[in-house]
Amino acid sequence: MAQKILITSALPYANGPLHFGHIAGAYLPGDCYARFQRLMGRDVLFLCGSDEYGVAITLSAEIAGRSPQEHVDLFHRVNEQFFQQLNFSFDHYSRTTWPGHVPTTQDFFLTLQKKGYIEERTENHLYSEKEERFLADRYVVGTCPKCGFTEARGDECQQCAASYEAIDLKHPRSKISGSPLTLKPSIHLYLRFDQFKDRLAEWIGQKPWKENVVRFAMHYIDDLKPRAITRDSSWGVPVPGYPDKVFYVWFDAPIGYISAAKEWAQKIGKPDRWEDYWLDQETKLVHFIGKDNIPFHAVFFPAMLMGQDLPYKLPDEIPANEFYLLEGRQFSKSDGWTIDLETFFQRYSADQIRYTIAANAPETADSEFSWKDFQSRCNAELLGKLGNFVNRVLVFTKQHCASHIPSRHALRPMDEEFLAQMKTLVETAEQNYEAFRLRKATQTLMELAQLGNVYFDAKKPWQQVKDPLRREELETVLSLSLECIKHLALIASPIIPTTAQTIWTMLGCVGVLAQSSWQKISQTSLPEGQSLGETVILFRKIENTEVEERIALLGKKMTKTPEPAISHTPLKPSISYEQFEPLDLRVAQVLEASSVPKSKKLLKLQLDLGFEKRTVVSGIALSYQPEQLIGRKVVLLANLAPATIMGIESQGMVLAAGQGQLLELPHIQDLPPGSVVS
Ligand code: B3M
Ligand code: ZN
Repeated sequence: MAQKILITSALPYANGPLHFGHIAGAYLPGDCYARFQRLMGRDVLFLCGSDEYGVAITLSAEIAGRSPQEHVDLFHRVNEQFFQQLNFSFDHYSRTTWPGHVPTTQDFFLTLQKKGYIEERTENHLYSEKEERFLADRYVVGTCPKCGFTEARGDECQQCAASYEAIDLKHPRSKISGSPLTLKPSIHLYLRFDQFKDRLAEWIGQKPWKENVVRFAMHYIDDLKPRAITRDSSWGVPVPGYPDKVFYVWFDAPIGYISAAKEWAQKIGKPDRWEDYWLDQETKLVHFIGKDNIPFHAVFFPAMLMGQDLPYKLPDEIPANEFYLLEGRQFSKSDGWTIDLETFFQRYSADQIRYTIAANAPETADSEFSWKDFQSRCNAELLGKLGNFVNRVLVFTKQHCASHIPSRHALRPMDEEFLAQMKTLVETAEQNYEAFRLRKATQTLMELAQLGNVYFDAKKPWQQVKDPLRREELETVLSLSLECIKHLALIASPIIPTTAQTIWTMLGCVGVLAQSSWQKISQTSLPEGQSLGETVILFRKIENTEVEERIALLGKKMTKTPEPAISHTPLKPSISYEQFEPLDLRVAQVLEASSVPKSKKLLKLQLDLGFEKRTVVSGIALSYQPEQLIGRKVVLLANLAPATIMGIESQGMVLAAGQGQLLELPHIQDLPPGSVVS
């Protein structure tokens, strides 16, 4: 039976749009690994989903003026789409507000409670007199007890990755109001992590994990204390028996990996299938995470699993990656230190960014995206080495071998050596993928492309073709070069799956490369006489001007923030036609448009109604520049009583569709000003 591998990527908070910085740590390495293991014929279940509870969410929702549910609905959708855009191959993308997550989390708790691992304690918690409430975790900022960072969050330090209780912070204050916090007693439930100390130490002691993971984990185990797993909030998984409390997000979030498997099993119509992965000791469990999540995956969640009755699988591998920066600084949307994804995906492909991140993944140290590096990876490597090699060999073969894969004849030492080197590189790529060395696997791909180029150049088939006596030699060179292209497609498949498939099809191979097998492809030669597919260009050149333009935009805040908004505003109560009929809606044409002094949102418009002119003040300045509007037709509520706005009399209201701050005017093309809209 095939080896089962359960792969998870950390569940991202549905709390804002993800960016490439996130992708480089827990996500792309996970996707490449899952794709590789599927090619190896393993029985892979690759899960991810949104982490939707916790005070980070309620805090941001509160700041954005949304309910927590609206907030997570929005970003769950946005982030799921982002993963689709990047061609991720999750078997399921779940979310912790999925109803099935509640009983799973509560069962975990009830078992821990039954076994004596939960205790009630009345302890001091941080209280804001000003806001009249207890504040926990990310509602609190203060000075990190470990490294002294003054802006540390209430649950973990973003500078040194320490994880602690909010009351351990020095000089705690409210994130919302900045008010100082005082201690006040409150009842909470604590999980006796201290009782797992010996079991954890013994278990981790046997793990050949990356040094940073073991070091971090051991550090926590040395000093394991009971930790509060409840919070005073209404947003979260309810705690059985404690009506006003919910579980701390780090209690329920990792259980989300299990409920995601349950949801997946229901989706495929085999509700018990999750057990085959989670409850079978033969399964290999791999958690891809960022380094800031090490304590939860290497210590706290394993302890929770050890405290269950069911024989849950403990993690076998925890590849934790470092951080990925943008041109030397952390990605920050609010500072404009970011990459506009809409423009990015209009210009570049998922494979280009996947390749760039993989080639420089933050495996052992922080690394960064830079536009120049992106350009050179795409131009010099993807296009210059891989794309060119594939193209020149295919075009040449088509021209001189009637679009068929030629026969292989007697091999010369150089051919033998080429074959041997290819074999070694394919094996190296396999070992690198298996050992979570994505950078090295990516490097191997380019080494193979380079090897192919060198071989092709050294053989000079363009000379051989002129001499009919060298026909067999020529055919052998092309046959081996096409083999090299096949190996390139194979090695490339986990990282740049679309490109790999295109190459596969160009070779005339039918079917889906990703559904084939590494062994089969690497060990079986391409069939002689197979006719080649249509040749297409794989990559276009990225010009200097493009990247210079993007670099110049860094640090500039966008005026038009395409803040993705809530999809459904609830419908208003119904009205009769008689109530609608008094509205006089007209087509009007913009004659002049100018900004209104001291206002960011307002524009002053001169409108032509055909039979008269009007001045109207409209709140569309964040979405339209005045000059874009001249000559444009709009819909005007023409019989709205005039109102004075910023000292200007506005004679009517221009209608626009809205999502958050983003507004869009309806499009009217042919009808003249004055036409009635009804
Ligand atoms: N949501 C933290 C993060 O996104 C957290 C991971 C949960 S994994 C169970 O960085
Ligand atoms: Zn710190």
